[in-house]
Amino acid sequence: MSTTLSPVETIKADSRGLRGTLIQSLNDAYTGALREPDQTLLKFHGSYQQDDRDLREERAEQKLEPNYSFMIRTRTPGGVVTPAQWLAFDAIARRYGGGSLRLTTRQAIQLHGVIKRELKATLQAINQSLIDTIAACGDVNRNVLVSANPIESAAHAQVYADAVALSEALLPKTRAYHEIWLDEEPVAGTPEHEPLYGPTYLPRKFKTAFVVPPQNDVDVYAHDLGYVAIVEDGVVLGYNVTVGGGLGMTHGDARTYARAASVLGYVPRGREIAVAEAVLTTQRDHGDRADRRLSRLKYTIDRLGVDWFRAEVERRSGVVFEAARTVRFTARGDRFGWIQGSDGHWHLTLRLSAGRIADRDDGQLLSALRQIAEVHRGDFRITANQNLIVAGIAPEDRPAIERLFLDTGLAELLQRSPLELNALACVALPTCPLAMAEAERYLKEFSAEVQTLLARHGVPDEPVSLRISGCPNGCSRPYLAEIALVGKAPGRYNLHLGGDAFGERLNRLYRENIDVAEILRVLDQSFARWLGERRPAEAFGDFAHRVLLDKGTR
Ligand code: SRM
Ligand code: SF4
Repeated sequence: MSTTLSPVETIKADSRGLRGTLIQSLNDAYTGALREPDQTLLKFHGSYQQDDRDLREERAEQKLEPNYSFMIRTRTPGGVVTPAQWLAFDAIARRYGGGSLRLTTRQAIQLHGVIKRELKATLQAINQSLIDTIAACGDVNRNVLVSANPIESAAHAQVYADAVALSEALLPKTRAYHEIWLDEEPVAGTPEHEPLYGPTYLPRKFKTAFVVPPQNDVDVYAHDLGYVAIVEDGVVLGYNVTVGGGLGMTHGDARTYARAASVLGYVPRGREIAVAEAVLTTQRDHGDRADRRLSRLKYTIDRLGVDWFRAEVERRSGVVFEAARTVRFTARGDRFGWIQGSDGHWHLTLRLSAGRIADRDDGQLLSALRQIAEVHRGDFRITANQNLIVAGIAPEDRPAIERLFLDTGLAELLQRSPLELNALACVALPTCPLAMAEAERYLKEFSAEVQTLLARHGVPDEPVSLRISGCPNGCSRPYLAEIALVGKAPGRYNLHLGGDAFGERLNRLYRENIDVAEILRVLDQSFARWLGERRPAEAFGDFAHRVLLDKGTR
């Protein structure tokens, strides 16, 4: 491990509790950008500087600076948002965010295209809705995921409460956010003590998820820290704790890889925060701070060993892990349409392709959801699959919501095959600076083409999971899908096959750097073999894992 610190470590160390020169950067009217170190610090406040990549060349030709703008991401544990908050975001999107909202794979809302001089006003408006963006990005514990529909049963409600408490406990202590964006009186002298994080925070981002089996809708094994609820008779007894999941990798750098989390063991309910603090501080003290490509917890664990890590967490937390309890996942996707909860209330899960909500020619989604928010008395739940649940609808309120669901076209979005309903794509172009190929803008077309192939092979209703990421960072969690496209260059992808249906097995590279026509040809042939040679009810991913990958990987 190199001892030369990455430049980001110096920026954090010199930042006076994440303040840097953000205020000066914001006040500089000569550019739409922030100073470079402030771009790094801004992430800890829940925002990224970006530029419109569709316009880059044209702007450069005109000798203009790139069309800078900002993405803002919320901290919404479990993706829970009240109707009032939804209406506030609707108004914020229309005023500052180009009329678009984006639901993410981590149950957050993102705004894109906010310009620098309106960044503060946008963050203030978000705060007025009683949602914040603190630690939504950056080298800290980020938005905590929770299996969706937590009010469907008493156990879900307990798990949601535990997740919210954990999210609060792991927040940084600095008041920088309140000073810079909310005009709180500046703290004089040395910045606040960060008992958990220390002055340089974590070596890298840190992600936590809570899951309620049998539904693995958060892909718990993709997270740095996971809690698998052990429920008996509607009561949460405790959690199996998982560590070291992570998906990001870099093309051509064999030191980087996707990793499914390891199980540390079981702890009774009430010990989650002690365990989280110990996991987090162990990573704080032992993670690689030289090479950010190798600084996620998964590499720390592989370097030091799972047994060492477990012992260290036990030593720091005083918690002794018991043997992990037996857990069985039997599903992963969202449960679309109407479902009645154990308390008699209804939940309506809507399909929002790649989580994008805007009023466009192919659907007035932003306005449709506003109409629902105006009458809804329960809450909204963003799922980790970029969809939205209108949750907690009292039986007497169902007819009004159902009418809107039918009249505004939202119902039509559910008239899709299982493959299309469950397919995911990351944002990619035009806002993501790291995108190598299209993802969100290509999802509908590509999933329809794969669906056509399934139909041609006579299995239109097979729920094959399909995910597209515009680069190997894996924001749509592609490495846990049965079929995944990972962007390599415009129109070219790596094709991965062989994940299982419940998010427990990583897929593998099957074909490298091929164009879309070739991908469809390969899938066509693979489907033919699957249907000719499959074991009874064998899923495509399982067949690919058993047969195709052993024989045809390159
Ligand atoms: Fe991600 C970076 C979007 C979930 C792995 N991710 C980015 C950035 C911020 C690009 C950047 O660094 O400048 C993307 C912004 C695009 C845009 O224009 O909005 C971006 N990531 C997203 C979202 C919006 C994808 C989506 O379509 O929903 C998700 C927002 C989550 C949230 O609300 O917090 C998102 N990102 C994920 C996930 C999935 C998850 O966490 O469940 C992963 C894989 C899991 C993991 O972390 O291992 C993921 N994003 C990354 C990585 C690779 C990290 C690594 O360990 O190597 C990067 C790049 C980086 O950190 O250097 C990245
Ligand atoms: Fe951007 Fe890559 Fe993440 Fe897609 S996977 S949003 S292209 S960083």
